[in-house]
Amino acid sequence: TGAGETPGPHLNQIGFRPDTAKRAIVAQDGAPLPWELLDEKGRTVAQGNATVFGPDAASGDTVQQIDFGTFRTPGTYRLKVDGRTGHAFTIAADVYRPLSRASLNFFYQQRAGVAIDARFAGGSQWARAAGHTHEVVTCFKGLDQAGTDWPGCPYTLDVTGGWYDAGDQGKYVVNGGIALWMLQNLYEVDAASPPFPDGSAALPEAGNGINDLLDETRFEMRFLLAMQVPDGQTMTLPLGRQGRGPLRLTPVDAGGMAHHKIADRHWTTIPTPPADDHEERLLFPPSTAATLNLAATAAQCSRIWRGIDDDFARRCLVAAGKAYRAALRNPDVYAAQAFDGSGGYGDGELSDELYWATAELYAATGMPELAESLHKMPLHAAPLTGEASWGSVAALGTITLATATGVQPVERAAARAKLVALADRFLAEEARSGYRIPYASTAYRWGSNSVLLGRGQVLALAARFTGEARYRDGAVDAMDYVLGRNPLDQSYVSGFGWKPMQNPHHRFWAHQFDAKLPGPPPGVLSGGANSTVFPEPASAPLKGKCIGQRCWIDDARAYAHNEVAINWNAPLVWLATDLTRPLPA
Ligand code: 9MR
Repeated sequence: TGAGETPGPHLNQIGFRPDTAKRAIVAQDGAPLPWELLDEKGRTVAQGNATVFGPDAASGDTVQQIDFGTFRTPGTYRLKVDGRTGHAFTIAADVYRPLSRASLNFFYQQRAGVAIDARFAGGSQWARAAGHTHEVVTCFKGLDQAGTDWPGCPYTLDVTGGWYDAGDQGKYVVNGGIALWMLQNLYEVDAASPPFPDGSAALPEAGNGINDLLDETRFEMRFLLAMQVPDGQTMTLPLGRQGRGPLRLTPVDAGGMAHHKIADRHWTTIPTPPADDHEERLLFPPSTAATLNLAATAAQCSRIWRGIDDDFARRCLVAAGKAYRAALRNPDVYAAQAFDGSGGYGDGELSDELYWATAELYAATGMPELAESLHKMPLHAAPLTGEASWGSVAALGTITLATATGVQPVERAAARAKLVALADRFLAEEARSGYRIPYASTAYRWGSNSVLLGRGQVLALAARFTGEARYRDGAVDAMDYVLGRNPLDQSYVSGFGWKPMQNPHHRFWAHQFDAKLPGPPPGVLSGGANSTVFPEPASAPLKGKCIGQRCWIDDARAYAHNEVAINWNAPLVWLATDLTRPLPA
């Protein structure tokens, strides 16, 4: 069954809210085990018998499922199962507040172009000099790995700022988009009483009269806006899809498109703190996917900033409109093939990006023409096939249709029904999962923790739409997995739990390589189990030897298993913050 951890009890290592599900898992076969919940004085306050399930394909374990959800008294407790007593955990109403705050702070610490200040970073060990402070750059010229010869662009853009993507210091519009959308959505779904009011987060902008979540999102939005091709630029771009006939290098009106990414020419070594990165930085060709990511997030931006900063809202709406029209003019500019020095984020299917951007612009403007376009799209009528990821964004458009004000009631009801149907599918998967999580597959892909949290978001929304506790409990189950209810007894979030992730793949939080550098600050999420690819020597020994949830290693070299990324931390912020709020009525 792979690296054998203790049999448990495995549970959410930060504990539980009084009013949601409380589950634990012990990996042991045989008859159902009796369990006891002990208070601080060692007195039994609840007891029962586990339910045996298994063997579970995703972990290889036969498990004893323990459910003590009806116990609701705040306090500190331990579970005792079959004579073994587990770690102490809490039951408290505000158990998610520190995680909500810390996971948002990750974005501050990923900021490019500015120094990271000890006062906002949680300590002097995380302070660092600014990296890439004057990012006025021109385009890559030359051959990509598929042999397409790109002549570049005749201008420079000032793209200083934004968030570094991950453990590398690339800044990608595809991926910046989903991460930014997630945080903007967290504001929009509760626009009446938004989380992170001014002064509540550790940020240089705190106290400026603007909600702190919006201060953080604006930092990335400005970067995405800066990645837009200036008006009237004719540019030679490779049209068509790689692997489906030859690409056509064609001059097009590229004004309004977005460059796919700005990144190093060559991969920098790890560690390389941002200020020490002296690699050449380049803009990579515009892509239709990046352009639609810009259109979608800028339209969303225009909605939430209206009435707060009207000029910024207008600037976003103008950029969104230009990007949208540019994408319609140039619908088949796919991301250039992998270069050395940065990730690809290449996507061969863009109908979901178009649906997403159309939904965002419709919600921003109410234009009947946009509603009409939306209704013509097969994705509009189709059920959702899954949670969102950077390359598969239909759920984002549907969530906006389900939650933004300004969407017609009929449209909103249909979008909500689609999300609730998807949440039902996730709950059905949970019933087939040994560790009781809303994901039953045995395939754990790169960044699998974000799959769980993305599903948690859909479940949490279903709870809001229906008021049904089982959806909220499903969201908690997703969070429980990420915070320790898994066969490795691993909290995948740094600084949270008794066994937190400690050695992320990151060029600055790299104490594994250099004792003078810090480890991760609290609130940073590992990509998590990856049973599909093992590209480097540190994870290679797992290949063929691990099962699903066990394919993970806390090693900074293992970039396909233990990197951190903005699109993974964003749903952590969303869900942790949702779980600080009262249960939906
Ligand atoms: O999250 C991305 C994952 O879905 C892909 O399979 C993988 C390989 O292309 O790339 C991941 O994204 C990485 C990006 O390319 C570069 N920055 C770090 C990202 C997280 O590992």
